[in-house]
Amino acid sequence: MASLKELADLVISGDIEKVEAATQQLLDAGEDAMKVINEGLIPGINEVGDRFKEGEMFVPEMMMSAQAMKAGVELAKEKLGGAEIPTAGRVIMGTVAGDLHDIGKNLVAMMLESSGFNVVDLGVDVEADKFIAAVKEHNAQVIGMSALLTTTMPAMKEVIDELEEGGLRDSVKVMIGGAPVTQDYADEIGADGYAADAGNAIDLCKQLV
Ligand code: B1M
Repeated sequence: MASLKELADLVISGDIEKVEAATQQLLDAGEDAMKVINEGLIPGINEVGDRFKEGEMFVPEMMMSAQAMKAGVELAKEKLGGAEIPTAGRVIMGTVAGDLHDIGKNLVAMMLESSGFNVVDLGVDVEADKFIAAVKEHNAQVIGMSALLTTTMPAMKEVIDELEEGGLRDSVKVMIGGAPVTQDYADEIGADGYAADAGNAIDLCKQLV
């Protein structure tokens, strides 16, 4: 059976089939699905990020690794889901305009769903007006925005500004996250909360609703 370290290495190599097989083996052997994500898949993609930064990997390889990671997460997600849980609140989730990174956002959405939240996932590259329309349509209590690029972080503030302009700011809480995002940035743009990872996002969302 593959180890968690071997699973991380397979994510780095970008081999989708082998990542699926190793993830399934670990799950079948009774390994906790969150442990498979946190100690196998995520360390792998983080190493990919470091190698990309050092110029040792390039976009096509990073793309393969991301697809392999997603395939593994999908399998772990099947293991996590299933239980009928009462709705804890409705959350609109999305990656902000200009940003195509969705692995972390999907993880947060998946964890929220498995904690009982009703999540409306708008996907990636979501413009401010789409967030606002979804809040109105679904009568949501929380907007969750993800950004992975320093250049797309300002799009979070645009959503908050549009909420204010539309008179909606008091009726919905805003939580933000993503690798370059910080608590200071959340304070600066007037978000209601920031979470560093999916686990903290659940706790934060429970506090906000
Ligand atoms: Co991109 N990329 N990428 N990329 N990519 C980063 C982010 C980068 C840091 C890599 C690097 O230089 N080391 C860098 C950003 C630099 C910066 O702005 N500071 C970068 C760059 C530069 C780019 C491009 C510009 C590259 C290019 O084309 N020249 C390009 C931009 C495209 C675009 O978006 N317009 C690009 C493209 C891509 C791919 C498409 C190839 C692929 C994304 C595939 C996909 O997502 N479907 C990709 C990937 C995979 C990465 C890295 C390697 C991994 C990101 C990831 O999935 N991490 C990344 C380097 C890195 O972060 N190590 C990198 C794993 C994920 C679980 O973590 O998303 O942080 P994360 O989510 C965490 C927390 O942040 C938090 O919880 C999650 C789970 O614990 N969280 C939230 C996230 N959202 C939250 C929301 C919340 C709360 C918590 O509340 C709502």
